[in-house]
Amino acid sequence: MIQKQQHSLLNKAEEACEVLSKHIKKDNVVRIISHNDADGISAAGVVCNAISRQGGKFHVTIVPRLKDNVLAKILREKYKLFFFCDMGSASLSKMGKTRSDVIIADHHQTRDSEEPKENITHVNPHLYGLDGTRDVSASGVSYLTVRPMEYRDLSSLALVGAFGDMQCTDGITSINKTILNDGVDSGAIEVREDLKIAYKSQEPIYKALSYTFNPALRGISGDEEGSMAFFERVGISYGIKFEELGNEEKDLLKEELIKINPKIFGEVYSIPNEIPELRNIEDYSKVLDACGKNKKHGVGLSICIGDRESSVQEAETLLKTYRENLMKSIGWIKREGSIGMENIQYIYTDDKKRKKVMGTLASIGIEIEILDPEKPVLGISRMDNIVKISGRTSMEMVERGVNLGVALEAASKSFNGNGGGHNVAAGAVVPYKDMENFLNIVDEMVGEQIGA
Ligand SMILES: [Mn+2]
Repeated sequence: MIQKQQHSLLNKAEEACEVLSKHIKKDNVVRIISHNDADGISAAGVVCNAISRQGGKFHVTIVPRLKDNVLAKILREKYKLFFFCDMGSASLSKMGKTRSDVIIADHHQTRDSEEPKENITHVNPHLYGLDGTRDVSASGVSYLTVRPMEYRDLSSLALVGAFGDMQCTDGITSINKTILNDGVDSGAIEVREDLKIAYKSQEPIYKALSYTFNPALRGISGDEEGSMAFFERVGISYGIKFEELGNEEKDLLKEELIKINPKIFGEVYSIPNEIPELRNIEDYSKVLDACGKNKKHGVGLSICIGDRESSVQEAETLLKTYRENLMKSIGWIKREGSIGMENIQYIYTDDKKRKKVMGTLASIGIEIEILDPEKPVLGISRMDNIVKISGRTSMEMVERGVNLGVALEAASKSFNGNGGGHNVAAGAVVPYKDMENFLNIVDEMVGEQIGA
């Protein structure tokens, strides 16, 4: 069954590739619009790389959301081909205004069931019964649309996006697996069993371990002192980098960490030809994520299309600042906790720095269990007279019926807001004055979803 679904998606992607090739041959500049997170930036990166290798030209804009007025403005531009990555599926009917060709490489839930107009090629796993939260991300869908060009090495960048969207936490399956196989077969990706410690080659081991959230290590993740105490307890040196540990210490560390969370040892994916900062695919996704969160999309995109000098340095600085900010904010959650409602909980801030990590804080909070994993979390940031909401929940809650994408979309509509996303992670923007009513509606809807 999966085979057949994959086949249908690949066919659609091939159709999109034909459209893209046609425009490259005509020397038309491809107008790319993508999302500002790691997945969106790598999606744009995959497409840009393919286009330039084909001798084509592109013009990219990275946006936080595809607002109606932004879309309308873009579609008025005089391009012959618009290529939307990581967005567009929810705006299908509004795309009808342009006579230019449109490719949509998205993995978000689709709204319209009707066939789009002929000039629109819509590539989305949901159309074929595949799951856009686990099976493939936008960078993956974008990779599929250029796959017939046979640049198999771009599969690594496609997986960077999947990691960015947290699709590879419990192993790589379905379409992502197909992409991984392309990478392994072509030598672009290496898979080995190892400790899944973040920034292992860059930071002293105790810091690296405290920055490791995937998997979460209780008492260590988000807690530098807790991490230090762990190393002292097991008697392993910790001021040095992982690589500098002796083999015996490495073995002991593995043994002790597995006791805390067995998921810490498992398949690690790397790009053998990359520089150390980007070699681990998950670390690479964090570099792009830091660029996105700091509105330095150009830096992220430059890295994707090959800059290994100044852009990487700039991104590393951003990442470091981001990590420090995140650690401080975790301390804040530990002190303050969340505000509980019947079926959901929320955290609220108007602090400038904290606003940057609210979404991550919501997911990490559940994972390291400083927030109740049984209640979906809304991270709320106030921006003048609106609030930005990032909703996160666990896969267990999704299995029990929670769909945050549906809840946030419906609830935000009641207040002329905007919202949507995936079942496990979604976002919304509503007027500040309506925040309380909005929260009540989401609380109620989640209650209905789980049959409470
Ligand atoms: Mn995405």
